[in-house]
Amino acid sequence: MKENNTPKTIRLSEYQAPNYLIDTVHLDVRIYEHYTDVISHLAVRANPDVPTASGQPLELVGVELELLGIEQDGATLALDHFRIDGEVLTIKDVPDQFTLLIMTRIHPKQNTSLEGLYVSKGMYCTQCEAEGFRKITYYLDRPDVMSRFTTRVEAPKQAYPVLLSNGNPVERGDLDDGRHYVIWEDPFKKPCYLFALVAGDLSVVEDHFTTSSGRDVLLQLYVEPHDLDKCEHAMDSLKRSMAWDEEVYGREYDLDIYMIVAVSHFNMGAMENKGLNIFNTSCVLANAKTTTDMGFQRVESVIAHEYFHNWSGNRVTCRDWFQLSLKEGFTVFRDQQFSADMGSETVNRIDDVNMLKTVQFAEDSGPMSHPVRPDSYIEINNFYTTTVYEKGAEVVRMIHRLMGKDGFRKGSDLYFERHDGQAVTCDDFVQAMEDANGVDLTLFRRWYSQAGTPHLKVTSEYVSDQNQFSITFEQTTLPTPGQPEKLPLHIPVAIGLLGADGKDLALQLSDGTVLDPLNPVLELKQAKQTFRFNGIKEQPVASVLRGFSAPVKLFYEQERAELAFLMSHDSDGFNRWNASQRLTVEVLLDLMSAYQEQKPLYVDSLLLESFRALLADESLDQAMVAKMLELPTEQFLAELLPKPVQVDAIHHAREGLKRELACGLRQELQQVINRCHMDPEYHYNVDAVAKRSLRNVCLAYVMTLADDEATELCLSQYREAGNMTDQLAAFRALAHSERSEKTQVIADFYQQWSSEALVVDQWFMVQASSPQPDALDNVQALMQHEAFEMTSPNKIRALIGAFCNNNPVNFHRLDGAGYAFLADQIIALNNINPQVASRMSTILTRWANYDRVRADLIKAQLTRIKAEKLSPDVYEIVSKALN
Ligand code: 0A1
Ligand code: ZN
Repeated sequence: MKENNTPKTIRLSEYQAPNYLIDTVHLDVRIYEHYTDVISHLAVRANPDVPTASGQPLELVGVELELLGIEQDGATLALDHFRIDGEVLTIKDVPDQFTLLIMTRIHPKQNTSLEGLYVSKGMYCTQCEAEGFRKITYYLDRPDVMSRFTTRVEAPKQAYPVLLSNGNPVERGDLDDGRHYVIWEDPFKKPCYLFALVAGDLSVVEDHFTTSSGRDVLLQLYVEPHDLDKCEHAMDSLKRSMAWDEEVYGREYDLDIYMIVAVSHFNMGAMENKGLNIFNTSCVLANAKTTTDMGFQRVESVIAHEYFHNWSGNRVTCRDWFQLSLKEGFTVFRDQQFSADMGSETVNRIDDVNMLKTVQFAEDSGPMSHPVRPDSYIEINNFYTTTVYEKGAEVVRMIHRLMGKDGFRKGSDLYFERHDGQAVTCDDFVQAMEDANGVDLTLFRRWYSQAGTPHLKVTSEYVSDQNQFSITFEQTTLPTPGQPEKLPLHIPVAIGLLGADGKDLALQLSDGTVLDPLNPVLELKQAKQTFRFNGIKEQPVASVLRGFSAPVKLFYEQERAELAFLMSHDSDGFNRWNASQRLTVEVLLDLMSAYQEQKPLYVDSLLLESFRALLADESLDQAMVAKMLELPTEQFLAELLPKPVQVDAIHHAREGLKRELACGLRQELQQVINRCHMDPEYHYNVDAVAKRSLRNVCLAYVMTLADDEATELCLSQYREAGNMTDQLAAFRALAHSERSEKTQVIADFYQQWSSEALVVDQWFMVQASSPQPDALDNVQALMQHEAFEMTSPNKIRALIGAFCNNNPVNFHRLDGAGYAFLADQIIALNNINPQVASRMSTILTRWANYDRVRADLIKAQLTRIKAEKLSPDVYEIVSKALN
C-alpha cells in the first residue's frame, strides 16, 4: 500500500509530453509457487516531439517491486548510474536510443489490492487501468506512451494449463519441471493500462464472428468449469455488439481472436484490455436459474461496453487520465444506444436517468464534485465516477442531439480516422464533431470544464388573444469546490406542446423558425432566454426536457391535473413516465407532512385513479407500466427534496404510500398478477421481461399488506418459480416483511444456492437492504458468515455497500451505529483494498445534506478515519469531505 499522509495533487495544467517513448516491450513473466519474476526488455528512445528530451534522465515508475537487476544495451548497469527514490527509478546519462532489461520480482498471492498481477481463486490475472502496470514492472506508466507488446508467460502446466495475454499466440512449448510457456504478440501499439495476462485452470466456450469485410474472428469465453452453463448470453451479446458496431459506427474488429475471462475478485465491472477482456463474474455469467432479468441486462451492456472500447478507448486512447471521459463518456453513450436498440428505448432511458439523478447529481453537489474532465486529482482511481462515466455520456448524447444522427456519425468517422493509433483529448473529440459538421461548439465545451448540475427554472405564459405561448428559461449553476463562479452553458431542451386532445402541436417560433417535428429542440445559450411560439390556438400543456435532453435539474411548476394529463398523453415515453414520477413525488410530499404532523395518511385520489387506469390497460407497454408503478427510491428522494434530508419522513411516507395503494388497488393488482402468470420456461426478450417486471412490482405492493393471503402468494411464487427473477422477487418481499415465515425462507434460499457465489451475493444484498430495525445487527452477524470474504469486492458491495447505500433508514440510525459500522469497515479495507475502501468512504461525504445530529455523527467518523495511516485513495476522499 502507498502510505503517505500528504500525497501530491496532479494537475491537468501541468501536463507535459513524455521525454522518452518505448517502441517495443518484451515481457517474460515467470510464475512460481511463492513469487513471480518479470523480465522486461524495452526499446527506448528520446521523444522527437520534445526538443529538450535528449540528455534528460529516464524516470520509470514501480510500486512494491523487488529489483533484481538492470542492463542497458546489454551491459549490467552500475549502481551509480541509477537510483530508486520511492516509486521512481531514475537512470542517468542515457543515449537517445537504447535498450533496457529490467528484472523484478513480485508477490501476486499477497496482492489484495487487485491492481497489477494478483490471484483470484487460484487464477492469476491482471488489472492495469489506471496505474496497475507499475505493480508488475518499472515502466513509463502513462497512457500517452504506446508500445508494441510481446509477452511470454511461463508457469507450471498442471495448475495453469491456460496462459493468455494480448494479441495472438505465436509460440508455445513444454519446459523441464512440468512447466510450460506461451508467447503472445499484440500487433497494435497500446498504452500499458491495456496490458493483460491470465494463467489458470479454465474451461473455454468458443464461437465465431465473421466481420463485415469477411474476416473470421475466434471468440473465446474462459470460465471456471462449473460456470460453463452460464456463458451463452454473454457470447450472444458479444456477437450482437460486434454486428451493431459495424452497422451503427462502421467499426470492425481488428484481431483474429477476442477473449473474455471471468474472475471472481475484481474491483470494477470489467476491463477492455486489448483482445483479452477481464470481467467480474457478475458482469458475464448468466443463466435463467441463477440470474435475474436485471442481471441479464447488465451482462449485455457490459459486454457491449468493453467491446466498444476496442475503438473508443483502445484504437483511439486518452492522452492523460484527465481525459478519461473521452473514452468512458463516449463508450457509455455507445452502450446505452446499443441497449436501447436491443430492448425498450424508453425503459432504458428511464433507468439511466434515474441512476444519474440519484448518484451523479448527489456527487455533483458534494465535496467530490468535479467536471467531466477533472482538472486535478490525488488518486486517479477516485475519478472513475458517475460524473466521468454517466454525465460524460450525457454530454456526448447532447452532441448527438445537436448534430443529429447523421451529423454525429460524420463526426465519429472523422474522429476515428483522424486519431487512429493516437492518445488524444476530449477537445479533439469535440473538434472532430465541429469539423465534420461545420458548427461551432465553443460554448458547448464548458460542459467538460464546469462542475455542478445546472438548475433550469422554467416559467410559461399563454396569451390567448395573441395565440402565443411563451416559455422562459433561467439557468444557474451553484458554486462547487474550486469553482466559485459559473458560466451559462449551451443546453439543448427538447420540447413539445400538447393540445387538449393530447396531440403535439406544430411549433413555430415568433422569428419564423419552424422546429423539426421529429426532434424539436430549443438551444439555450444565455443565462435567461425566452422563446415565443406563435399560432397556438388553445392553452397547451408543455412537455419540457423530453427524453431528458440535458443533465439539469428542472424546476417547472405544473398542476397535478397537468401531470396526470401528460402521464396519459405525452408522445414522449420518457416524459410520460417523468410526469408520473412528479405526481408521485407530490403525493409523497403530502404524506411526509402528514407523517411529521402525526396526521393520518391521505393519498390523493388522482394518483390512485391514474394507477388504477394503468393497471387495467393491457394495451400499454407493460414494462413502462411497471416503471410508472415503481415508487422513486428513498435515495432518489433524498437527492431530490430540500435539505436536510428527512430520512424518517421519506421512509414512512413511501412505505405508507405503498400500503395505501396496495389497499386501494388490491383487486387490480391481483388481476395483473393472475394475467402475468409465471411461465414454466424462461425467455429473455422484451415482452417476457416486461411481464415479469409488472408481475413482481404488483407482488411487492400486495406483500406490503403482509396478510395471510399475500404471504401465501409469495411463498408459492418462491417455491414454484422457474427462474431467478421470480424467485428473488418473492424472496425479497418475504425477507423484508415482518412475517415469521421469513426465517425459514432465508435459511432455505441459502441452502439452495450456497454453491453459486453470485446468488449468494443477492442473498446478502436482500438482507442488507431490509427495512426492518434489526438490519444492522443482521449485517454484522453476516460478516461472520462462511460465505462472506473481506477480500472480495463483490461480497463487500453485496453486504456493506447494500446496507450503507440502499438502506437509508437503518444506515442513518440516529444513534450513529450505521456510521460507526461503515467507518470500521473502511479502516479495515484501507489496508486490504484501498480502491474499495475509498468507494465506501464516498458515502460519508454527503454529511452536509443531513440534520445537525447526523452530520456531526458522520463527521466524527470521518475524523476517526482520517487519524489512521491512510492510502492516498481514502485520504483524498476523507480529507476533501472534511474540508
Ligand atoms: N475501463 C473499465 C473500467 C475499469 C476502470 C478501472 C479499473 O481499475 C481501477 C478497472 C476497470 C471500463 O470502463 O469498463
Ligand atoms: Zn469503460
